[in-house]
Amino acid sequence: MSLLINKQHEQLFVRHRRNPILAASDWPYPVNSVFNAGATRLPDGTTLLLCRVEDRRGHSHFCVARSEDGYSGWRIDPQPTLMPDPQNHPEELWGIEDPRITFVPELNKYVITYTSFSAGGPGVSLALTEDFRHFERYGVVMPPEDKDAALLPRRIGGHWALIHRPVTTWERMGHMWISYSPDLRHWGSHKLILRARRGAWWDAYKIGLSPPPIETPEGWLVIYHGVRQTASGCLYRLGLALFDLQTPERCLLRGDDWIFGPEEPYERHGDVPNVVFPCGYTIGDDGDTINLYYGAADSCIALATGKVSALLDWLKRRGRPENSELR
Ligand code: BMA
Repeated sequence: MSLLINKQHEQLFVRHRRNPILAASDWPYPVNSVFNAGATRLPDGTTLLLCRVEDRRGHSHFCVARSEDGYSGWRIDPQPTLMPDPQNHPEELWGIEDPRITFVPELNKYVITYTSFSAGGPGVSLALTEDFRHFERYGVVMPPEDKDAALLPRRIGGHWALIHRPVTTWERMGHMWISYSPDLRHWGSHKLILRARRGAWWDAYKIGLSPPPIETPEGWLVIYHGVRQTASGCLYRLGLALFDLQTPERCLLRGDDWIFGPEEPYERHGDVPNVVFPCGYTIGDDGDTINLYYGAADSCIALATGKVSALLDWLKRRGRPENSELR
């Protein structure tokens, strides 16, 4: 299939030669699949992935994998790191999915936002940790149907800010929203920040934040996924947008083209074909190299590397101010 790809588009992300870097066959206990991992770099430089692991019931939990170089020599927790807790959190009855990690200097803690799944539908839950061993759950922060949430690492005008993706029964569309909170528990001042387009667009009808926003001097750089519905299922691809640093609900630029999509066999084939779904990234010592960790075909974890400066440069050349009237 990759032989048919036109390589003349700018390649903003290059796939790692050892892809996929993690799969079910690497796991120390029985699992079905390993995908959609949150990512962070620990103070000692270790890359930590909080992997979504699906068991043979179809329910997901999280398991930590650590690596010195971010692509090999993974040390995987011998047991699940964070299991759903339906006794105390009924919203987790069918599992916990798609974690995003934000290190928050003010708290000196990592804030994890994830999808909690139960009969009520998928909602957004939040938990805090210092060490990825003990977790303090705050429960549901955005009720169903809502997903694809990440916290900004610092307060904006005194309030915490969460980007998330509710789905409306009105038109069955999924747009990106931002909400604010004084305490990470009570959320309000909700604002729509990026709309799914319509019709033939690659990001028509449903979009969502992929990894947490990347703070740059020019704004919050957002990698988001667009879901194209086709006769043979959904196609998950990635695009770029830039938001104002002080007023993150203000979209400054949005690209028209997708920048990364399923091409390789491990992205094209799996439990859910044609999916690339990043939930985390790390930034290299040069402050510019970005390692993007993505779930491929809901079956394994892959890595693609790029430069934040090149993503910004592309957006400045190819993006335009968001004008939802024209879509
Ligand atoms: C989305 C999420 C992801 C998943 C993707 C493709 O809705 O639930 O966890 O990777 O669908 O199945």
